[in-house]
Amino acid sequence: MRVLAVNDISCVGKCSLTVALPIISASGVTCDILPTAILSTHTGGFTGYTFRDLSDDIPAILAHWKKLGLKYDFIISGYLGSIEQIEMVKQIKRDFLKESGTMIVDPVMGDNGILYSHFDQRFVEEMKGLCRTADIIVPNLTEACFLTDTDYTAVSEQDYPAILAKLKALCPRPSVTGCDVAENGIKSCVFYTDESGKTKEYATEKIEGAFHGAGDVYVSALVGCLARGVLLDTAVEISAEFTKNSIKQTALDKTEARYGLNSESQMFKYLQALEHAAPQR
Ligand code: PXL
Repeated sequence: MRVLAVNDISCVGKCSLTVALPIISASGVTCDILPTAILSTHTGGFTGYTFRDLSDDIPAILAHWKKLGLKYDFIISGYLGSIEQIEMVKQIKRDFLKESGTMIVDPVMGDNGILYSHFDQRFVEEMKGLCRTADIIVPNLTEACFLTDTDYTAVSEQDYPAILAKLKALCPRPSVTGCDVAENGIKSCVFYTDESGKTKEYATEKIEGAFHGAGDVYVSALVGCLARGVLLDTAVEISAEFTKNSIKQTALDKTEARYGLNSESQMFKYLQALEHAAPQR
């Protein structure tokens, strides 16, 4: 299995490609990368970061790959710095995804009800267009609200199924992370649509606090599991548990949230769960 991860390199802060590459590779599949930009840190919680847009390099990279005849079983897109890059990802899907391949879009745009720096309503509209080309989308609750024109501040847990239904108009298998539900205290839930179109949820312990990069850990593990042939229900469970364990470790270590999740020490447990669930090869 060959995966292409299209995302930025935030040198510090453990998100995007510095999370996707180690997790997807450790899952036991080839992970090629297309960096969209290089930043000294990510943009959430840091000021004064550098940002080099790599859009000008991408056409020549893709032209070389075409000559090599590269095709992918999975393409996963993450942080895109411009509308131009959204268009590039649509073209990458057309040129490099196998006919039987899976397109996964993480519509990275914001968290805690607000858009990250550099994004505006026009970008949101274009991101809806990219989601329409995907088989699976993995927004957090904030991004799900922007994609469905829902007021984040007015959302309660009764609204999650309706948000998921609206997302299904964009893409057949949405998976929304970070949905708080009251269940023996507060639990953190993933609401998702399985292969047959059924709405499901998977709950894990909620760890209080804001943790940067949790979405990146979740989707990278999800891609790793799916690329190893694990069915979606189990892939969601394994990925949500890995993310929760990584958040727990970060809370225990008391590292600053903006430096990302300490998922490294939880990787072995994740891989054990993956090896147990994946078909033999
Ligand atoms: O974790 C998502 C992310 C990815 N890449 C960059 C970001 C963010 C979130 O802040 O700024 C550059």
